[in-house]
Amino acid sequence: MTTHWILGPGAIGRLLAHSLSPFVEVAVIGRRALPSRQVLTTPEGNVHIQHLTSLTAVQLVADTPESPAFVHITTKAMAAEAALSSIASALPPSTPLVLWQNGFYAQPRITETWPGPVLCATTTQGAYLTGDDGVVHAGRGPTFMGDLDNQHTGLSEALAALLSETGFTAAAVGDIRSRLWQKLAVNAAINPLVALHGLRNGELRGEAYSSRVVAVVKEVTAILAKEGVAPPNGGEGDTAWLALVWQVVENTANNKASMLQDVEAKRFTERGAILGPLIESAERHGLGCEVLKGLDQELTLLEARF
Ligand code: KPL
Repeated sequence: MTTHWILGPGAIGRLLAHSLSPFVEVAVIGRRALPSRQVLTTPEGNVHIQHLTSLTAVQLVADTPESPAFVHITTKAMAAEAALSSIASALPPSTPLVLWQNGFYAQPRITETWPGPVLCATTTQGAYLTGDDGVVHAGRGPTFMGDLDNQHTGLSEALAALLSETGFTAAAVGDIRSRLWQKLAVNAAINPLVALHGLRNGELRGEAYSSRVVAVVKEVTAILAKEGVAPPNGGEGDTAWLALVWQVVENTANNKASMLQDVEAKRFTERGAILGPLIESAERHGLGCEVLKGLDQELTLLEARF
């Protein structure tokens, strides 16, 4: 039986572990071990209990286990490289990695430095934790995967096929880079504003915030054009990007965005992985990005109080 290691026992990591576990051997790796009895609540409200192998990175490295077929890194974006370093000595350098992070920070860095295949996944599966032993699969959504240089299509297809068997709607794609930037664009327009002002996503439609969303999207549109990322749904310019953002706001109106959840829990946010690549790209292309820089600055000040 092949083995999949899941590094980072957050909501997506545990959803993956529950889904893969009937099909392949799974080990969930974190800074501390979780109870082996784990509960999954499905979007329909059904409860499934499974026993999952959970190890700390220290235990894993000391045990010198058999090499895994895949390592899924499901940590927050800014923690991915450190998490990989913590188990790298137990991994053959040819091990395929799958990066599940938001933004566009961990993906290019790890692709450049890891000698083996690095796949990137982007998902709109919704999940949240209810404690050390519980995860709720709140909503189903598609998952896309591929590698930044399109060198490992067969591997992406094999993994997408396995994930589809487990109940994910998964597909291998040749444009994962654009898809990651597209999700980043939506996250940049929604997450910082809702996190700073304590809003549900739908509240961005109100008079007080909608013009701020428009201002973010204007800057993001110019940056993505320079990055060669086409506007969504065959549309043009900021009209197309704005339409996508409002559609996501509508679809997730009652959500507390991930960045707001981080702020409420006094955790560092993913601003470095979402705003960071946009600001860096704007500077590289000589574009102004005062609105994005302002949001980044406000989040920096907020995080300094944690
Ligand atoms: O991806 C999200 C997030 O919360 O990070 C959105 C799309 C904004 C939904 O809440």
